[in-house]
Amino acid sequence: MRIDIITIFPEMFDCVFDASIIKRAREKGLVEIRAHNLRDWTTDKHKTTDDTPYGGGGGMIMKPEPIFAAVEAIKGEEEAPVILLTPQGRLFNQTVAEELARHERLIFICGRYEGVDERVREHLVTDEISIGDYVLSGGELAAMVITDAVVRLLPGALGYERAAAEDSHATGLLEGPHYTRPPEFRRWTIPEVLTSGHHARVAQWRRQQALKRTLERRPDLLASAPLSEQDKRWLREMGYNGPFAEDE
Ligand code: 6GU
Repeated sequence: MRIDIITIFPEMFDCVFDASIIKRAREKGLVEIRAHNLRDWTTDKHKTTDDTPYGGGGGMIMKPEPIFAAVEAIKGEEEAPVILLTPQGRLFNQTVAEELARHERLIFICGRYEGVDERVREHLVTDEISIGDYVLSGGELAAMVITDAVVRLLPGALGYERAAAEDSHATGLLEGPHYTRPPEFRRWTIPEVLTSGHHARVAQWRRQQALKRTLERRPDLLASAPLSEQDKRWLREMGYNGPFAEDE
């Protein structure tokens, strides 16, 4: 996969993409990530990327010409979604991450200032994404969040291949508790089932814990999570009576 990011702050990406899972995925050749400086596609002496809004009012608007030039140069003749990062976009979640991970290329435009010229939205961008209902100073942090969530889904990116499938949200549920050594810490012990060596009982306990945690913290997720009839029986025993998703 190749990810191109268009930004006026390319240096913001250096340490994030040079650590942990993303670094390893890049080293393994699973993903090539490039942060491009939008100013490289300006044509004036001052490398201007923004201007005042027509009609007056405060704030600055990102100019269309450098953004069009950057996307056209970076994209070439290839097919690639051009994604504008903006608080007005569709909400990012694990399903969107999985959708993006299926593309061979992604191009992100990091919005700054009060916004971008509407012609960028209308004639260049194919998708707009927000990472949550709060306002960031620009799309850069959102590009990092989305890149991280997508790259860890690429086959081979995680050491333990089943990990991504078992993550919180990947199952539509939150994960239950995890424990490691020591078995007793300050007189706090671990659930006995985990040392029983009984794999089916461990799997059942984990599933029940995931359901319990989701019910306690994010009951809204239960309405769309894929659940078995057994899951629904356990949830009813815990006091949850629906709604449940239609399928499964
Ligand atoms: Cl993608 N951009 C900005 N500026 N703020 C945000 C956002 C994006 N997502 C949530 N807030």
